[in-house]
Amino acid sequence: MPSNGSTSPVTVLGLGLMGSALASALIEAGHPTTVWNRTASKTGPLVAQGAAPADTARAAVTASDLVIVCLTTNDSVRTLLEPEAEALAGRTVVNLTNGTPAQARELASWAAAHGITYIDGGIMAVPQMIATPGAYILYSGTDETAFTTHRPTLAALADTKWVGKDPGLAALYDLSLLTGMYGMAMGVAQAFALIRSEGIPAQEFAPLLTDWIVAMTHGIVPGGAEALDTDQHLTDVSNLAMNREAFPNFTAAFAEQGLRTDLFEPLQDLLDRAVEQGHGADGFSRMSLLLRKD
Ligand code: FVH
Repeated sequence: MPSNGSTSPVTVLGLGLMGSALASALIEAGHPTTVWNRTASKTGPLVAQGAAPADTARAAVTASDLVIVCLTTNDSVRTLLEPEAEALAGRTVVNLTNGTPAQARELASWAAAHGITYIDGGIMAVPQMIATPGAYILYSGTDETAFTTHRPTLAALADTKWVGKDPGLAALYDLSLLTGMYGMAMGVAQAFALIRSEGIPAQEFAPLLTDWIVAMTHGIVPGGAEALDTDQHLTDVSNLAMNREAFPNFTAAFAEQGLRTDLFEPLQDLLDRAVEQGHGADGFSRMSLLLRKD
């Protein structure tokens, strides 16, 4: 039986930037922490902090009932764990590697077939945020009891958010949140490129941009969610027909200012399609429906 005490042993496989931050937080919280990394030299700072280094993945896996994995891709996770299936049987694997819902479900099926409890996770933090307020990790998996058992240990990493028994859900929430972030980051990149095209420093413009994005986020996110869930897309604020007519100004200005237009061009296509399909009076919430393949 795994111990659920605040100092239960834990193993961390993968000591890149994130894996090292995770292991460090566990050591800091007093957990006997066994670490393993493909490139052994990366264990150094953690061993200095108190971690036990394992020479092999097998030795690392057998040191703890809870095994946290954080590698580059789920392909590498599968490659690493497959030969250790027997040693992992009866233990809990928490996979914090970024991946898709389908990959998580596939790993969960593989684990179940070998008697391994599998919990998938999505880290909503950068390494520097681990074990600080504001960071959280999404978890999902068929065995909620295993999650509850290990929750006190996982809480040393970041706030824990259980999102359901479908193993793919943590990845779904993770990628959905990151989708919003990437859209915003790319918009910011284009905005900085535009303002700097006239020699205006990005730092001078940044406070305006921050306030604008925050205000628009408060307007677009909750309102859009309500419109989508109630299927009521008509708006008296900023409809798609108006946006479609205004949108060529963006690509035209980018071109005039010597910038590339290809990031925003697909958005014009989407607005054109929305209006051509009769949704000109609707707000941005309609776009989520137009992004579906069907
Ligand atoms: N860093 C971040 O800001 C983000 C925050 C949100 C979550 N992501 C995801 O976390 C996973 C790991 O990211 P990372 O930042 O730790 O990445 P690296 O520093 O590049 O370390 C990668 C580790 O993976 C090991 N590795 C790769 N392939 C294999 C393999 N075939 N077998 C065994 N280990 C492998 C690698 O080992 P080595 O190169 O040092 O020998 C590193 O330990 C990732 O999914 C992010 O999307 C991070």
